Amino acid sequence: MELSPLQIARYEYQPKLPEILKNEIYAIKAVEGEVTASVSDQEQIKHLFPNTYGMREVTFERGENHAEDRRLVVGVILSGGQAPGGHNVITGLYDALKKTRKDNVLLGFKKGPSGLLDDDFIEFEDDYIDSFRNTGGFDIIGSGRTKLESEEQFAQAKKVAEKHDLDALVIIGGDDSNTNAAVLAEYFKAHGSKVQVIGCPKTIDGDLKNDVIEISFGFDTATKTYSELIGNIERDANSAKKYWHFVRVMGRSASHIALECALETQPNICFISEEVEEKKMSLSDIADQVVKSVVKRSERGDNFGVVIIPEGLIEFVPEVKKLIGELNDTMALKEKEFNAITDWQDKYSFMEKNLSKESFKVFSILPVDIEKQLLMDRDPHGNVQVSRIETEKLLISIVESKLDSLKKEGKYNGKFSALSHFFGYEGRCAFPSNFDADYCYSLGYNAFMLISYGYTGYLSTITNLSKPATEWKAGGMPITKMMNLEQRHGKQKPVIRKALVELYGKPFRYFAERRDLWAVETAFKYPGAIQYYGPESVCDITTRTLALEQE
Ligand code: FBP
Repeated sequence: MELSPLQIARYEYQPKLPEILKNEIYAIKAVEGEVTASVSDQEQIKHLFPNTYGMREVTFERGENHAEDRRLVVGVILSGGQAPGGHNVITGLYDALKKTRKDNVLLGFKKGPSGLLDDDFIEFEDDYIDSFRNTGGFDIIGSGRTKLESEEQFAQAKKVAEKHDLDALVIIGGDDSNTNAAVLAEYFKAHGSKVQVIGCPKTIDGDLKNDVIEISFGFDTATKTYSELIGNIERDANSAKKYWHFVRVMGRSASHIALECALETQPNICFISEEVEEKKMSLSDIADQVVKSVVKRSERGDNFGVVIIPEGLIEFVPEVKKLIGELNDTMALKEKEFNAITDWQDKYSFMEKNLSKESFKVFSILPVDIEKQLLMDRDPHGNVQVSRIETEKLLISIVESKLDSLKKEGKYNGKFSALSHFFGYEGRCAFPSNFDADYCYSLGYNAFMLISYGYTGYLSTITNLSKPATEWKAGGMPITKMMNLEQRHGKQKPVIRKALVELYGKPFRYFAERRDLWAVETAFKYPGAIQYYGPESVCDITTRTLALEQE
């Protein structure tokens, strides 16, 4: 394979570790803190996780290491959507294992959790590991979205783990994948297996967080990549002065990515799904907000602009949310019947029969393309695949028709020419920023610490992240702390609660205080490309979201 000059240079980059993890491993001790409780539904979660509920938080400090000196065989899985930095979690884990004992072994199960069930694996060695250091992507072993939920799957996982004499399994994933990790940890413990399960918080969406998980990895690089592209579009718009650009960005239900990109680029409009839900905004209300800005800007002679749309927006419009809930339940409960229908008209009639009158009305007024996108396969966790719903196009068409009406009434006289974009996959495999390279390497290295101390059902945590890496702290948090019960596939299931944008939080407030000005004036900001070499003030800069949260 031919390598790019940047790839060659990045192999040499030495990720920064928190000061505590730079110590020899024999000089790091685990200190236990408070007993934890789940974020809600405590009694039910305790009942479902009798062996792994209520464990204590852990921090690593300088001191004598009392962990048993044993040879370790560890397995690792990359799970769910790609996020920049995943390779470094594995290199950090590998380096810690090999630094402690040369005969420690790291196995990588391929293509996500299914690799564990199929016993499809590789054993990592120096040369192979070195060729993935500080690079983007998950191609080191691949990823997948298989959900571990049936008794047979758990038994199979145990069988494969026992075959390899695994001491621990590290699952690198988002909320759904770490729910898998918690369930597996409980299963292994309940069945007398020695296998420990440790999770690492991954997802570009930034929705896997709480007081201890300050940010999931990948968010930093992905948002910097999208912000660069949006900034470039803004500059193009401001140069040509003839297009309105509607940019949908990934992020699933949460609007953290959209908000971060807005803070970085100061577009004319950015919607935050959580606010749309709170204010019970209809699709028409959302379009009105754009129309208002288009009209005002056109009065200034500015027939151009930029709108950022979080990909999950449509799910938060109350009437569409209800519709999606009913669609999910119908498609889960009548799965066979629905899957057997191939003709679009028959699918449409099936929905007419099964949805409530109210929801079917909402469904029926959507453009056919959006109706079809709403009926596409759910992901293995029962979620609508919002990345495939072209909300930006839907919004453009509603705005166009509203502007036409205003024109007829003589209330608007400008030009409206709209272009749509979707930025998602472009950012998920970028070369990790220095922040993600350092953070991920530390998460992997720290996962080893948790394993060596015998913990299971924990997430690897690195905190104090808005400070330089030397001041970062390392520890662990029981995964059950993040869990609650939610409706999935028509049933109540224990899952990690998604962290959505907090409307009283500093990042949103900062945006809300400035957006009226941005809607009318051209206040665009051009962040430019991620820098890997140069002054720390440019290369190691954290996200605006994290900086504001930790101000
Ligand atoms: P994870 O939650 O697994 O990290 O994935 C995030 C994400 O990139 C979302 O932003 C997006 O909606 C989804 O994955 C797309 O999924 P897929 O890769 O299956 O198309």
